[in-house]
Amino acid sequence: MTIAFIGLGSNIKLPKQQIKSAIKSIEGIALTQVLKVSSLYKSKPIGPQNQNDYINAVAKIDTDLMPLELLECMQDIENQQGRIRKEHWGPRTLDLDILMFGEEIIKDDKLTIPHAEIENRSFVLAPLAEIDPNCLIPDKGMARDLLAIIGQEDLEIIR
Ligand code: A4P
Ligand code: MG
Repeated sequence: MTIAFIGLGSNIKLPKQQIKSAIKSIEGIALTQVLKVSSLYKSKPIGPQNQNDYINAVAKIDTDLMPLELLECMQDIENQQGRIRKEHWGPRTLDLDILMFGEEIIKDDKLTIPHAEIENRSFVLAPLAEIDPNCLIPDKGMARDLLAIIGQEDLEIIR
């Protein structure tokens, strides 16, 4: 069993519903249990500004899948929820990123783990630190320390 963290994000078509329904789908993945889900966090878009605010959350899971198998499950759920890939960092019904996978450090064509932008994003670090206050991100540091560096004034907790 490996503890992993999934980052969820949505900014179109009822974002809160998208996040909730994605959590249900993650609960249905084989060999995988959802252990904890953070509050929902609202923030301005990073990247192109001509899009809606985002709702983000983080889920802590326990899984017997391999990282690439988990990625495939995440992409299936994104597709089920009508994800269309157009613009990089553009609007999306659902984005599911694998933030961490145990203590693994992976850098290949399909996966970068820990997630490449993890230390730059308050909407990832705040929910991570909320559900796992001692969360240590391999190669990067404690989530709460990284969050203290970038601050979280740009976030609104909505649940
Ligand atoms: N990939 C590599 N590493 C990973 C990983 N750890 N988890 C690859 C998941 N996928 C990973 O992803 C492209 C490819 O990344 C995948 O095929 C996989 O092999 P994508 O989701 O299709 O492409 P994308 O959306 O253009 O890129 P990405 O990296 O998911 O975008 P981001 O970085 O997630 O940015 N602003 C706010 N406030 N909140 C947000 O959630 N999100 C984005 C999207 C922009 N601005 C935002 C937010
Ligand atoms: Mg993604």
